[in-house]
Amino acid sequence: MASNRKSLLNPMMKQRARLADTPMRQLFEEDKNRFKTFTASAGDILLDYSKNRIDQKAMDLLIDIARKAGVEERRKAMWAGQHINVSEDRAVMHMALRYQGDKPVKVDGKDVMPDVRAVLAAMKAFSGRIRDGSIKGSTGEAFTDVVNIGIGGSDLGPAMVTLALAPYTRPDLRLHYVSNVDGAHIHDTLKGLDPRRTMFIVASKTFTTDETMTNAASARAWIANALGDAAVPHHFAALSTNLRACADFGIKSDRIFGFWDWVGGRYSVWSAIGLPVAIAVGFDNFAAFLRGAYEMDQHFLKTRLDRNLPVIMGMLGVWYRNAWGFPSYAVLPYDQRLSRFAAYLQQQDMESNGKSVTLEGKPLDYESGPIIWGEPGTNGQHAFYQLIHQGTTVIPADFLIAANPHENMAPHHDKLVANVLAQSEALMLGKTKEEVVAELTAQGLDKARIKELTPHKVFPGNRPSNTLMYPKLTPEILGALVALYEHKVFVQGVIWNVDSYDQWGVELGKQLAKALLPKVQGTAPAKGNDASTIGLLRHFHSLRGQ
Ligand code: G6Q
Repeated sequence: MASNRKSLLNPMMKQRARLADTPMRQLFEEDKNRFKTFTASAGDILLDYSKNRIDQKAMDLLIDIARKAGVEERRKAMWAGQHINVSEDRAVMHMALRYQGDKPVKVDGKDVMPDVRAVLAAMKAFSGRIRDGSIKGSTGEAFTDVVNIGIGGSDLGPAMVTLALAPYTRPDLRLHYVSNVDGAHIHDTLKGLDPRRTMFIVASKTFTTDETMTNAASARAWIANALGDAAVPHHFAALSTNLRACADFGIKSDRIFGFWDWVGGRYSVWSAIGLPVAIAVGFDNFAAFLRGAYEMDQHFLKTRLDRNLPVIMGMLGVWYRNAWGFPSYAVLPYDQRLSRFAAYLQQQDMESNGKSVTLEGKPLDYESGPIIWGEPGTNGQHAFYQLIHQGTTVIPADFLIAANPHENMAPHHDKLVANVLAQSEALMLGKTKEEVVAELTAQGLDKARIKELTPHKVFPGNRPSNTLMYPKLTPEILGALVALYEHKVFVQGVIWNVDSYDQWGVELGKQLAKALLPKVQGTAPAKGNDASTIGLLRHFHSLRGQ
């Protein structure tokens, strides 16, 4: 018997069948108002979703599904501090971290805003003093380089944002991000740095993550070797919920910035985890980033579902995943500074909705989260776009573009804009056989050659995309964009009835790595594993011996 959710999603199949023979090209020809009908805004961000396989009837159904699945009730429950992260029994309150209102925001009966504001004030003071050079290293020199050591949610967010907001950074205060346990990462990062002018921020919610603790220990040794043990407290700060472990590491209490268990790792860039961003771009810009997210929260919380950007984007994703069976989704920012945006969204989306049981622990009888991937345009055009245009699978995509660049460098930005518009147009229109033949004939090719070439040059078209357009990639706009995707993921999690806020799927590998380490180090015999793992261990030891 189909689950309730499956029954709720099923009517999409009828709409799909109805629309399957009507390419978007035709929908645009038939409806001159299509752009007007299928665009919506949140503040300064415009979403054009007209280049999707939808008409009003299909959209009405998608919104109806969102309503029936309880998106509104669940949205309310999240903001009311209910423990919607059921498997970890936690509230999901990252919206409190950027809340700009004056009402109390309660989690388990306690107003969390005084603590949130206290940490923000401490971040403001600390980042300001690093930036003005009044906090110095052990030898009395100001810091020129700050290295954030963290992984996953304690790395991807601040690393992505620092890169995105590069126009707001200072050349004399450089931020670096070390995450991988691969020694190459910290080695290559520290290679050009001067310990006297280097500050480390150890970012770890739990302060137990093996990669981060291993990198932190190497960083500590690097400082101690160069400047002596006593220098360590001058060169380290920590971002964590585990205040005791930070103190045990030797970090001074006024350099420990806390957050709370109701902030999920991949939703934590708004918390103390954002400290490296505040150092890089200044606290006022970090505050603007929070404000932008707050504006998107208000849009999400208050706008009716059919005008609500996260709901529209979320439901279009459900449409392609569950009605059309498209397995992946591309995010294609036409902005070089958003080159880590897709990587960031991979975690946000795939760790949140890459689940195969319901909130109640029952197996899903429908698909959940898609594979998220992407790279900035125009680079992608010269690489994987071939498959997006002519491959056998359809990959819905989001294009992102700012109207104004930060640089005054004509003609770069106009070319960038021409390219992003061209791509969504090409994907939607395609190129028919007749058009190809006409083009080749006009080029003077003979009939035989035209026949030979035509199949290669036909574009199927009817390939869906959204375009997000905004005035400029400012801290406010970036905050709003990140929050938009967070809420999109939330909406989809409600539809799929999964726990978007746990991540048990990352545990098994961690457990096995721990058990394997002595076998790798040769302090335990290579036995008790499967034949492949034992074979690889033995081969590894034979190579090591050489
Ligand atoms: C995110 C995950 C995960 C986490 C890292 C780092 O939602 O929980 O990516 O952020 O495993 O964890 P710590 O911050 O505890 O080191």
